[in-house]
Parts: sequence; structure tokens; C-alpha cells
Amino acid sequence: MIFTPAFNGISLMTPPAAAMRHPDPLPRAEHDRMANAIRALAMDAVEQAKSGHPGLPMGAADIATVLFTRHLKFDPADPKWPDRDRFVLSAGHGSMLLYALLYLLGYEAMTIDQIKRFRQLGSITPGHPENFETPGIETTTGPLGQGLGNAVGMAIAERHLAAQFGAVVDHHTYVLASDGDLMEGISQEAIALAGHLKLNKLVVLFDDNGISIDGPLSLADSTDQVKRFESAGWAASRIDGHDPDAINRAIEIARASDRPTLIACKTTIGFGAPTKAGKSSSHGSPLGADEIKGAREKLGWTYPPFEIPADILNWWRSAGARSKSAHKAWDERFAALPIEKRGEFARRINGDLPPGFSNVVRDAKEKLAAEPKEIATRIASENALTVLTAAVPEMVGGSADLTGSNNTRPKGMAAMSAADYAARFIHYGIREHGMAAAMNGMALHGGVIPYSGTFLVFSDYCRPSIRLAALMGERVIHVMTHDSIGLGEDGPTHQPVEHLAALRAIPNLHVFRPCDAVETLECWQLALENKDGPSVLALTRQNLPQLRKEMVTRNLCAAGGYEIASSIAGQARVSIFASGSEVAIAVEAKKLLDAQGVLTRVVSVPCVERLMAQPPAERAAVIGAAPVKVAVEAAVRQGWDAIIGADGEFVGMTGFGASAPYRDLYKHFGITPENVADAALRKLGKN
Ligand SMILES: Cc1ncc(C[n+]2csc(CCOP(=O)(O)OP(=O)(O)O)c2C)c(N)n1
Ligand SMILES: [Mg+2]
Repeated sequence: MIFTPAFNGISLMTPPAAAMRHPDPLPRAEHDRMANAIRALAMDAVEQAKSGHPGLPMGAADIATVLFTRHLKFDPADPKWPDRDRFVLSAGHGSMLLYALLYLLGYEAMTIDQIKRFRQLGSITPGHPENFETPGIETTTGPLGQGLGNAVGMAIAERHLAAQFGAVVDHHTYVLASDGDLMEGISQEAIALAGHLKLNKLVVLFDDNGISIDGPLSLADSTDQVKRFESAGWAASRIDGHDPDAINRAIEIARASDRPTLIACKTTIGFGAPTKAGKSSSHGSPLGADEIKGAREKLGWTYPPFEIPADILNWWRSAGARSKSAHKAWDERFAALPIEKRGEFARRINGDLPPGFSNVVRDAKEKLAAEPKEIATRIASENALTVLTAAVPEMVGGSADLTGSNNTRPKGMAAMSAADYAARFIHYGIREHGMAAAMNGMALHGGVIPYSGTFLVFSDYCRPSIRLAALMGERVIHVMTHDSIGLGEDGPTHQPVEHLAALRAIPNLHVFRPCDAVETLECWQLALENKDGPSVLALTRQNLPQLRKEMVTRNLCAAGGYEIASSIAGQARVSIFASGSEVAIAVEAKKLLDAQGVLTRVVSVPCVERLMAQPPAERAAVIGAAPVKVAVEAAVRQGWDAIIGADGEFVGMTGFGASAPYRDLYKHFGITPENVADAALRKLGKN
């Protein structure tokens, strides 16, 4: 195989010929003018849009200028260069900081016209940074704390791939985080994990401006962030965030650290604004014409809106070309790899599954058909993972301290630690939110397919990150076991009832609830093959019979729903729809109805979203024309009306569960074959 180093279709370009070289370190006056270019673009764009956040870009401009002109390794001509440093603006409200940087540094797509169209429909300068809209943006941020969580995942992926591929993976992850990022609970999970794993190439620049929306931070917080990070195993220091030399020195020290580093940069929000600097009034609204005029005077910025003088733009463009030689050296290192390793690296970075993947699935399915098993779907998932993780080396598993319950660690998979980054299982600790955000970061980094585990009821603890994975279209796979009252004795605190509906409400998320070992394998295949979105696999604690005993090579779950038991003459009067553990109940109900001469079919619905996404005719064929439709799922009804209609019968939960052995609970809540059959008969007027 001949492999050219073009990732995601972006090939290498030559640096702009006119780029001027600039000295390192920059003379203070040059630094100030470069930083002021960011400030001017931010205040002018926010003013023009009549909305946005000028405070952060103006306050953090010095930090960004030092980082991007002296440290960050990146190439505007190849935004997806795999070995680039990652920069995450966790405080996404400061998006104009990023857009200004991308324009000044020479990212082709980021024109001055895009800056002028900040926050307008169809621009690549949306209100908060969206990685799927704008080349050069690593992750979608805005919900505070998420970016920091993503960055931890990126740093994990970097160490992991470096351990596997050597010198072609060697980069830093930098984060700019605000007070709000560090106040959100997710930040504690993220920094504790990063400290524990000694992710020394992770550097957090804290925009320590002491201001949030309501006013001074003292209204709501008294944390010593330096001590907090230190206690989590980080190196931490406090500096003047407007002193380029101090910023530079601190980053230099951070880059040589054996631990992750926090640099608390004392800054003034809205730096340069005559009356609003240092105040929350500069946080999130246009400064206004008078204030902008005053800021121009204070900063010595004499140019009209959106105009960057040629010398300053050239300094910036030359900073944008800084890493050309590093990129070239990387190309050479990459070309020197053995051809198989090169191909394997490119395959993983491009997110393609190994050739022969579908054969692996087929062989596993054949074994299941030959030896049917009555096992819980969480066990079926572990069995599937034994085969899949062997075939797909980029899968990195984990669990939030429920490894033995989630069954996400196949035998022989070593646990990752600071001493062994090549290992493929992560003990995330009891940190579901941090785990889900880190998984997003790993997927965004590329080269890794993260999957992990917790209980379905705790999907609530991961939800903000799952939502962002869906928005970004990232392949992360959440194994969520103990998926209903079927978990039994742990009781209603642990029994999800509304979670399936709540997860199904997230666009672009696939919620799989397989009914047996074969469907579990098929759902795993679909989750892995879906490059453009996250998946949840909702799995049982309790054993289930294997309903699919015949070998069918085709993935029947791909359509989201299919007839798993047909009516004898094909003229069913009743269709029963079910997912997961309730499919077996539906099949038993069908036997009861058939025995009474009521022809019944059963449709297994392992993925409602995939069924709803079928072309109308195909969806209608699966749903069928039987006059009576009944759905059964040990969860709330919400969402099922799309399949059974508002007048359909539903057998499931209407409130919270209870603590008891699971068979007693199914009886107690009436989720039984008899009740399903009765519901159908009632509807037919026979009962
Ligand atoms: C999870 C979450 N909650 C609330 C918000 C709304 N919000 C945006 S910025 C912000 C706080 C601003 O303070 P800080 O993070 O210090 O940013 P600065 O004003 O210093 O730029 C809030 C509450 C959000 N974006 N995300
Ligand atoms: Mg702040």
C-alpha cells in the first residue's frame, strides 16, 4: 500500500512566501501590538454582531499571544496534522479569541469576512466554538468545564498513541480555562484523573480574572486553585497574565514538567476598556461605541474596525509558519516508519476499522448461532468485546469503578497507568462526567475509539458530555448496564425508568438495547461502524434467553427494528414491539395470543432512532399494518407513540421502581406476557 501523509483529505501546503521572520522573544512593543490586534478584532466583532463576549479575549490576549507565537506547534495549512499541539478554549464564550487567532495566524478558511460575520447564520464564526464548523478548532465548547475534560482525554490519547507508535506522536495539550471552568464539578473529576495519570504534557492556563457574570468571584468562591491543583498531583504556579516573559517562562517550565501543570494567570477581564475593564460588564455584551473609542485610545490602536496593519499581520502570519520545519521533520519521521506501521497509524487516525472487521463479526455470530447461550446482555457484551478488542486495537475501554458489573474489561486487557500508557483499560474512578468528557477528547484526538461503562441510571451524570459527543458527531461508545428494574434488589435509586427516553431525545445519539447475545454483537458492530456519532448500549444484569438462533449474516439490528417472530399466515392482527429484556416477554405473549387464535407478530426494536431514520416505506413495513399495536419496555412510555400511535397499548413503567428480586418486580409492575396479551385482547374487544 502506498500511503501519502494527507489526513482527512487535507494535504500539505507550502508556507506563505512573504512571511517575515520574527525574533524570539518578541520585543515588548511588538508583543503588545500583536495582542492588541486580538483585542481589537474581538471588541469590533462583538460590537458588529451586537452580541458576544469581549471580556475574555481582551483579558487573555497576552497569554494567547505568547502561547501561539512561541510555543504552540501547529500548521495553519494542515489543521488536522496528527502531531499538532492541541489548544482547547474551555471557556468557549471567549470564542472571538480563537477566531481572531485563526485569522491572524493564516488559517485559510478564517477570512476577515468571517470575523465580520461573527455569530451569523452560515458563518464559521458561531457564538461558541464548534469544531465541526471551523478548521483549527479542536473541540466544541461553551458548557463550562467540558473543554477541560476533553483536554484530559486528548492528553491520554497522546500518551497512549506515543506508547504504541513512538516518535510520531509527541505533542502537548494546552487549555485556556476560566473561573467558571474551574468552578464546575466536572473540573474536579478531570484534574484528579489527569494528576493521577501524570499527564505531564497537559498544561492549563487559568484566566484568573476573579470575575464571573454575577460580579466578583468572591460572591461565590474562595478556592485556592493553586493548592487545589497541587493536591491533585499537578505542578501549579501563579503569574501575572499580562507579563509576556512571565507567561513564557511558566510555559517553558510546564513543558519540562513530570506532571500536568496549572498556570494561574492573573488577568484583567476586558483589558484596555477604560471603564469596563476588571468588571463583569465586559464579560458578555458589546462594549458600546464610547467604550470602544476609549479602549482604542488606551491601547494605542488607531486603526479602523477589522483592519490589521500589514506589519502586525505579517508578524502573526510568520508565527503561523513557525512550525513548518517541525511539520517537515515529522513528515520525515513518519516516512521512516515501516510501511505497515505507517498504514496502521493512518488507518487509526482516519478512523477506519481494520480490514476484515465484518468477517470477525460474522465468525463470532456463527459461534453464537451454533451454541445459543442464556446470558445477560452485559455478559454477551463482554464476550463480544473479547473478540472485537482483539480485532480493533484502537479500542480503549474503561469503567467508572464498575468494571466487574459493566463487563467492559475483557480478560488480559491491561490497566493504563502512568507506568503503562500503552495499556487499553482505564479505571476512570467514580467520575462518570469526567469519564464521558475525556472519552470525547480521546475521540477528538483521533487514533482511539473510546468505550466505557457505568450503570444506565448514571447516564444522567454523563449527559452533558454525551450531548456534546452527539453534537460533534464523535464516535464514543457508552456501555450502560443494569438497564431497568431487572437489576432487582438495589432498588429505585439504581433502576432507570426515564433514561432510555431521555437519551433517545438527544439527536444523533444511538441508544441500543439488544435482546440477546446475537443482537448485542450486532449492536456493537453498529456502534463501532458509526463514525459520526456516539452510542449507548443499554444492557441487562439479568440473564435472557437467546432468541436469535439462526445464523443470518446481515445485521438485522441495522434497521433499528425487525420482525423477530412472525405470525403464521402473515396476517397479524397484533404487533408487539419491544426492546432488550422485554422482547422475550413479547415472544411469550405472542404464544398466548396465537393459542387463542389471535395472530400476532413480534418486532424487536434494538434502536428506536435507527428505525425512525429508515425511509418511510421501510419503516412502515417493519411497523406493519396489524390493527392492534402494543409496546412493552420496562421504562416509561415516552417516545413509543411514534411507533404504536397515541392509541397504542403500552406495558411498562409509570413511576419509579422498587427494591426486590427482579422476577417479583416484573410481576409487581405488571410487565408480564399475560398482561401484554391482555392488553392486546382488550384492544381487540375480546376481553
Ligand atoms: C455549564 C455552564 N453553566 C453556565 C454557563 C453560562 N456562563 C457562561 S460564562 C459564565 C461564567 C463567566 O465567568 P468566567 O468563567 O470566569 O468567565 P469570564 O467572565 O471571566 O470570561 C457562565 C455562568 C455556561 N456557559 N456553562
Ligand atoms: Mg472569570
